Amino acid sequence: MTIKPGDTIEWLNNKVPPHNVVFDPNGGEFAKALSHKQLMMSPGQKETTTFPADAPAGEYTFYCEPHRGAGMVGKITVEG
Ligand SMILES: [Cu+2]
Repeated sequence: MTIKPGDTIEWLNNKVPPHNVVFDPNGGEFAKALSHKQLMMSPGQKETTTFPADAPAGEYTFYCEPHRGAGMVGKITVEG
């Protein structure tokens, strides 16, 4: 998925919860601020992540902790 700085992503808890959203911890405090580490337990539950207006362009990888090994991973590309 490609976004621009300042955009907001909505995470929808789909089937077979729980899920969460963790951005690659190598991104430090910035990645931590984008993440929703608390598990979403209910189907239909939503969370949002807003990339700050000054977010550096680049690729941001994320995963769901319970299902990382099952391939529940993704990548957000922030345009410059
Ligand atoms: Cu998951």
